[in-house]
Amino acid sequence: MSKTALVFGATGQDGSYLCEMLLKKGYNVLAIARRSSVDNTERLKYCLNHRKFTMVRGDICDQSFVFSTIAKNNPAEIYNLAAQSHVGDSFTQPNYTIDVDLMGTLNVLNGILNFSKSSRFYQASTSEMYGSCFSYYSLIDGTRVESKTAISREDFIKKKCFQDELTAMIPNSPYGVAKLASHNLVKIYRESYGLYACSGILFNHESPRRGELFVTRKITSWIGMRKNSKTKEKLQLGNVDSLRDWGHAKDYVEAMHSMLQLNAPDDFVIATGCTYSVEDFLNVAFKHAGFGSWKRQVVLNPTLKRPFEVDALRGVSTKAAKALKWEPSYNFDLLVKEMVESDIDGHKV
Ligand code: NDP
Ligand code: GDR
Repeated sequence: MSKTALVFGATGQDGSYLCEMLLKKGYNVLAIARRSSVDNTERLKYCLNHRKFTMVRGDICDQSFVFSTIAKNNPAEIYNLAAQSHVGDSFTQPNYTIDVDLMGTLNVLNGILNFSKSSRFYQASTSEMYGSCFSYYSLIDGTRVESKTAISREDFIKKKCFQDELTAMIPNSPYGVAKLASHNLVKIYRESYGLYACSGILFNHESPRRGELFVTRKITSWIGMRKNSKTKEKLQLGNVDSLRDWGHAKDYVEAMHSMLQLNAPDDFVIATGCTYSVEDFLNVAFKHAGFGSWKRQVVLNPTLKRPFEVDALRGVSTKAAKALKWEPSYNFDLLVKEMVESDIDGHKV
């Protein structure tokens, strides 16, 4: 008999790719989508008519809904991708972010504990949990050095600083705080109650399905509009100096599934190991679009800067490469190219 997978956050970028992948693997997929006054199932268009796909309307903050859904379906696997996932918005909506990103997770963990202890659980943790913390290997004696303090961008690049499963985590945003608390709860429920519960510490991952308020898609959707003469406005951005480790969402959902197929649950960093600035993204995206320098088309607007920033991220996935045999299939250039082409083409994916 086919396994059932329950997916919270199915209408999001990752949720849609995950549901497609699980259907291809033969799962019955039960997708949770929030009630909405307008259609929010656009990204699920390849799943909606599949005979093994069922969509249920519900909110992760509604404990009675979460409990009854888990109890009724006794899913083999449960993926928690539901979140207020915009870091910048978590500064203006901290209570709401904590409700969804922390209390929502707690609802699912308690649902599993009370009604479906054999369900395997995946939690969407994030590189935002590190804040300004990083690690590097000393050039003098090769020992591992941990740092919780700021470092210049140049030093981060030069010293090949990185984050992995052992790096300290001190978040710089309400979003990061909620995610770190959830991350710790997953570990506590695993150790205390023997649940098969894993966290994937995923670094930024993008795709043509990325929400338009995240910086990569904000850039490529503007390029698409400009190319198709749908806007004369300049593109407004905040901090273009920050460094991110950007992968493709399709690769990252494979890792989520693999984490639930091991003999024992564990947490894994999923990242490409390469770091680029927002400015690098602009350069490559403008090149693929055949535009000139971005500097004439972009307005740097200080009001779009965050009160507290995560300056630099570079993830090391050695543990995942070994245990999950996971490695990314997209590099930075290919990712940017796919996003630019999709938006120029009218976003048909
Ligand atoms: P999205 O913002 O695209 O998707 C979030 C999903 O959560 C949407 O389906 C959204 O529904 C749903 N959701 C929000 N609030 C609730 C709620 N109260 N009840 C039920 N569902 C809710 O995020 P991504 O797909 O990019 O990310 C997936 C997860 O991974 C998130 O938890 C995110 O924080 C985390 N993450 C993402 C990374 C990335 O780079 N993409 C990196 C690391 C972690 P709706 O469509 O109605 O808004
Ligand atoms: P991030 O992604 O905060 O890393 O969180 P985002 O794309 O929002 O920002 C990346 C960097 O770009 C800078 N930036 C801007 N960002 C946005 N959104 N809009 C702008 O106009 C803009 N201008 C510059 C930001 O300051 C930042 O430095 C993403 C989300 O998917 C999280 O849910 C996830 O946990 C992390 O990635 C890993």
